Amino acid sequence: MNRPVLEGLRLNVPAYVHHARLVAWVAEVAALTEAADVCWCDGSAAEYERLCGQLVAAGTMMKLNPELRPNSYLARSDAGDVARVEDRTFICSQRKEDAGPTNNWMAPDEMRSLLQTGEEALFRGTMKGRTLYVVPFSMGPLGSHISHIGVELTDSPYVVISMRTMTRMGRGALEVLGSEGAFVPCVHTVGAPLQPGQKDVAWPCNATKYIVHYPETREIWSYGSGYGGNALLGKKCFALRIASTMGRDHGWLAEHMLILGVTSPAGKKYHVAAAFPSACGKTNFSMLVPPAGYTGWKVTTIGDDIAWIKPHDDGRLYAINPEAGYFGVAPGTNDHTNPNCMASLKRDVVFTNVALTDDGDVWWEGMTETPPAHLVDWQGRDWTPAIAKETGAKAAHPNSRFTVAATNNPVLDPEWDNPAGVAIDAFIFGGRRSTTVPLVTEARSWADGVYMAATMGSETTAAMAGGNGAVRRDPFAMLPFTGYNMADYFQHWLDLGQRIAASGARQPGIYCVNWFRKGADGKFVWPGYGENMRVLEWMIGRLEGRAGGADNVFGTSPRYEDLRWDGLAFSRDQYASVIGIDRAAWQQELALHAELFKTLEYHLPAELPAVRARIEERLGA
Ligand code: SAT
Ligand code: MN
Repeated sequence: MNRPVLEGLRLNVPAYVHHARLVAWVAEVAALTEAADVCWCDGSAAEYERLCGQLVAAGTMMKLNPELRPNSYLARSDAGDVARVEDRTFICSQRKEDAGPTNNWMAPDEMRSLLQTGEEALFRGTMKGRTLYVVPFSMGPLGSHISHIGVELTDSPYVVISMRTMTRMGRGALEVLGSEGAFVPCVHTVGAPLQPGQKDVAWPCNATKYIVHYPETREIWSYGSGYGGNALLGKKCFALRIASTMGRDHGWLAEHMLILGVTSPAGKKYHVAAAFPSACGKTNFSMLVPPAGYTGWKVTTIGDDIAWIKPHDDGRLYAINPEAGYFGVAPGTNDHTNPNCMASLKRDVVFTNVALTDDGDVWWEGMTETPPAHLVDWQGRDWTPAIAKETGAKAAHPNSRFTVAATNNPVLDPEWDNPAGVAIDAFIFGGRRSTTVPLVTEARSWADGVYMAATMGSETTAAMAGGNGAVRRDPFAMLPFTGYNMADYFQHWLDLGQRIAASGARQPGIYCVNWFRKGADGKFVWPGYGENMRVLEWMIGRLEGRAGGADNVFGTSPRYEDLRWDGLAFSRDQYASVIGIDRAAWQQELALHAELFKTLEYHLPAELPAVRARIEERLGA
């Protein structure tokens, strides 16, 4: 194989690399970015240790007290680089219509000029003084027919260690790739070149940010951020935006869904995939602990954020979790809300933007009822409960995160790594809504279910820069993640339902949930967390044809007597306040659905306004 050497820069290609196109591309990007060195990542533990040491030396991370939190680190980001930047995220398809009205769009040539080819292109010389890391990774079990390979080129060692936890990263992925295999090229830079002798900062980044996708050529270019979904390009960029486009073209789905297994005392196991927007409890739901009274029930995690779902020859849908770790929201996580997550976080974790305790451990809002008397906050400043009371300062950033391997999860499903995936029995869609949307509703049909998912609304959270609790439509919890026209995406879902029906297989049930209704006192009425098991049990009862329910305007919801209540004091009145349909509120809601459909008019499937008309009719009756 031809091993190019750039003038003054060795590409350091290891002997085990046999993919000429990959090497040529690395050479091209190294030349463009003027990287000082190239390092091919093998994914080994030794490499992880070495890079963690380097990050500690650079001041990006600190090692936590090994007695309290073995093999764990705390990273602090720049205060301006703390969440996904949706307004800087672009889908650069040839035609604007193919990105659709919900995505930022720029013509590919124009964007390439800005990033790569123009005289002042942002990627020119962007890695000066830095090492370019070559990070090969598999989204999904190595070699699974559902999996796909990506290679991220990044100048951030924090991204490298995070990718090792979040994906199957390293030599194994290169072996799957062989000498000819297809991969999604992902280029990432923090956008902070170093001049000779210039001292680095702890968290290099750039005020200018671009998170760019070319769906037709399946490429990702990310500039200026080192945080989460902006920088770990296997996650939202590849596994959702690019993969949703691959799925559209090849008849499968890439979804913002957790996947869980639920086993009944009779030993019957079901698999459920559930879509919620970022920071609405997907991780908690995927690790749910059934409450007292649910002896013999077991919930196990396959994934907590993303599902790739492909139809098989038997007509059923099979899902894998393309990731290998969890990048979850820390605040609010505790021994009550998610004991399995707390157990997962005992060791081997990288925390980002949480608070540091005086004994070298971590803390975040909601971890314990009483905060420690003194902390160092996520920006490295002194924090006390008194300061917080006076200034409202949070010790941990509301979008602070943990990065941990799935294998740390005590309730990891034994099938989580099965290359064949698991057969999906039900889909759940849920937003964060303090009013209007009932606790749970079963869709009458696939089309009604697609309607529910398409019209989902949610109050925005800190996972998105600028998120402030306003309700926005978030179809399928995919608003920031669908890599093509949203109306075409609805059509793709409708087509898939038809395809399952035509095969003679049973379509998965579709349910719409809302754990977040508030009472007059502004507090959540439904206790949520483990108690969501009651709702899950009802769904399984429906799938088995046992559980009762009552029709409402947009589906079937359980009556009070259709849910199991042992071990929970929850009155009929309380239940009425989370399950009830307020006509006036629903009239308003339907008006918002109509507004959404208006913005998605181009290619909107006719079935959806038809479902809306039927709901309106029932509401009027
Ligand atoms: O920052 S991420 O996109 O990885 C997390 C999220 O928003 O769900
Ligand atoms: Mn997510």
